[in-house]
Amino acid sequence: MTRMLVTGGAGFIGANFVRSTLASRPEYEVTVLDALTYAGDRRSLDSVRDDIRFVHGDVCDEELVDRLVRESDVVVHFAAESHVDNSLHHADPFIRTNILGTHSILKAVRRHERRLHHISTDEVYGDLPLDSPERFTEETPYRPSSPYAASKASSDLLVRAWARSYGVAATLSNCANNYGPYQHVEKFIPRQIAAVLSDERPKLYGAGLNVREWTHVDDHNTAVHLIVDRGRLGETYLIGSGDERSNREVVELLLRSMGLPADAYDLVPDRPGHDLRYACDSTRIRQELGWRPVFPDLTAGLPAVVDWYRDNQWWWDERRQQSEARYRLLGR
Ligand code: NAD
Ligand code: TDX
Repeated sequence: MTRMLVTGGAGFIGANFVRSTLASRPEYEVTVLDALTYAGDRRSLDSVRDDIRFVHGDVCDEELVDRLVRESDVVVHFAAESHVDNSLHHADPFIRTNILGTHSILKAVRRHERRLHHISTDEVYGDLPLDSPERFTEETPYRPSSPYAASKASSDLLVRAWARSYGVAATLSNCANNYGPYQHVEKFIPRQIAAVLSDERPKLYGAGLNVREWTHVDDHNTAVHLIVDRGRLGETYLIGSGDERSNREVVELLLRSMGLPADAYDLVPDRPGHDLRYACDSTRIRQELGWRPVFPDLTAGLPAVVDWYRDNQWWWDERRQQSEARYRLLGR
């Protein structure tokens, strides 16, 4: 029996991770620690409600974290404030949860000598020119643009320092943009799907030319399992499908697949400091751990995700009203 603590397990990637862990690893005993912020949703764990222990609490609560870490063998740390636009508007919760929350986890795993896997993002590396073959590698210097990216960069550096100086048994992964079911409708792909399903038009920032590398959430989580099982301690692994697309291409693909003209979208004011392009060189995880995405191409993964949002309006309707109210304040 392996006792696994999953922080942020009621969020998008964490909930998908918990469900896939329980489906593939009956020998795992899973505890979820989640503060249920606006981004967390217990209903994302409905199908495994009776198979997990759910603790409603904060990663910054050091006493609670200490106890839960002591009762676990391995910690997978997803909990974070995760939306760039929110961080540009109000950075405080990002500093608190992403930096101090990670510090709280690090203190506990150090004290109890537990294995930690820290989940991070390719945004810590800044951005790349639009038309270049360049990709981020595990050695690329950190150059975060947004408060979100800077807070995740800080958390990564803390984990690296704790691994090196205190011998904490930690690994890190920095993944490209995820898409999949149960993603909050504030994020790009679900926002546009939900707009179309609500008879509204998708909204592209700026000219829609910014490029992201779209990776299915299940492929991300398979990679996390490989790293937890066989990753080299102290190491960082980049994860990305290799499928780079401009935001405009993604919206056009979505509109066509939903039976609408490809140009039925609006351009809205750009995000300040908007990173141009992210692209990960994921050679290390492919060669060392044999990771291969099941969805190497967005066109393979997107139709089922569109269907999921079509069939689960009950899950996103109310949250959409809240997030669109926030976007109206930002003029986007
Ligand atoms: P999300 O916003 O959907 O979920 C975050 C979860 O963390 C929520 O359930 C929330 O309630 C919880 N949480 C927030 N503050 C907390 C606190 N103080 N204590 C306990 N729980 C708290 O985010 P996501 O998209 O699932 O991202 C998960 C992780 O993956 C994050 O660390 C993010 O940086 C990273 N990541 C995300 C992507 C992406 O494309 N979404 C890509 C790469 C890396
Ligand atoms: O309505 C929109 N229109 C639009 O053009 C929204 C919400 C976004 N965009 C653009 C901004 C980005 O270029 O789409 C792209 C993707 O936007 P987000 O979904 O906000 O993602 P991004 O800023 O790239 O960050 C994401 O990937 C890395 C996640 O939110 C982070 O948590 C993760 O670390």
